Amino acid sequence: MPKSPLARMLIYGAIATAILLPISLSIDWFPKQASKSAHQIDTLYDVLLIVSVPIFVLVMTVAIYSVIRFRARPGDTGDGPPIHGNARLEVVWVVIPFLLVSSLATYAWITLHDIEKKKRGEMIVHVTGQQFEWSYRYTASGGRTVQSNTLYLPVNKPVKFEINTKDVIHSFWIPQFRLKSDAVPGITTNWRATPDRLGRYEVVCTELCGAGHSLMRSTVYVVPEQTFTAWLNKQAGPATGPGLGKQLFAQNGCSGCHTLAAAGATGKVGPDLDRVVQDAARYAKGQPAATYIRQSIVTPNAFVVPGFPRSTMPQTFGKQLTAQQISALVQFLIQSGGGKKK
Ligand SMILES: [Cu+2]
Repeated sequence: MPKSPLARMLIYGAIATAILLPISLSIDWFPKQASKSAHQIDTLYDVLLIVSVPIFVLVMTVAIYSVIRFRARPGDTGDGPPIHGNARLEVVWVVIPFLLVSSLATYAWITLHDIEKKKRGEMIVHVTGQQFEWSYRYTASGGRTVQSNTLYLPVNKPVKFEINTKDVIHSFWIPQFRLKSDAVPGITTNWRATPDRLGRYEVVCTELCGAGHSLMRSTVYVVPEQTFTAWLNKQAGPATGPGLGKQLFAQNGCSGCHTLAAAGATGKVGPDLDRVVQDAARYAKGQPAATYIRQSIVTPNAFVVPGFPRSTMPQTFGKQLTAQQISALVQFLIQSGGGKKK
């Protein structure tokens, strides 16, 4: 052991660092890593720890040694001779910290830049915060919009969250992804991540936003891509054709007035649609059934089946529904409105 107490303290400090640093690096301080950026961020954290702990030990050793060694003793007067003019020492203690801090800052900047840059084929999820829940909006194939209170994400697919709020400031955080951003009224913020681990994680609001703040938590499911696509398409409903027609039939209240077995409808105000194809053959001589049905939806008063009142069918469907939706409805009615004989 060297005689100098400073040298001894440095040796003890080095030994303590050599033992404790690996231990602290091997402990899992953080939640599971579930995105690519989580790995990058944790590595950055480890590098900062490895660089700063020895420096911390060195500085604290010299400080503690100086406090003890140069403490005031009985009979001491004044501060001792001043130290001035050691240019070499001053250059060393400015240049070394400057190089250390700027290289760590550069590394951190590169990591952040890499996490934030636009990824190829990224999917956009709109996130909306409101007191006290999160909701998510996706665009499915064909431009259909899907709204959900649970976040589903396909594994290994880059995603960009575009974040808004309906009321106060919230903060959208997924601890396992290591990323968050405030949701600020009037602007759209964002962050990007690529989930890389299947599982169920927590979405947390991490900005005090009112009385229910602590309950503003929901779940994110990271699932295989096929599962995600199936979920999204199910939420979106059928894109075209009779499937969409059936959905529109239910959504537009058609069942209130018409009977149609395929839609479980038993209304008696308007004509029985289980025989709409026969009606078309009877009343619209020579025209295809589709033309008759389309006209009955878009301009119902152009022809009213005898025995039913005029102007009872809303005259506005031609404006409310898109051409694609009307075609889907017509297809559905042709497919299901001719099968049952009465
Ligand atoms: Cu909140």
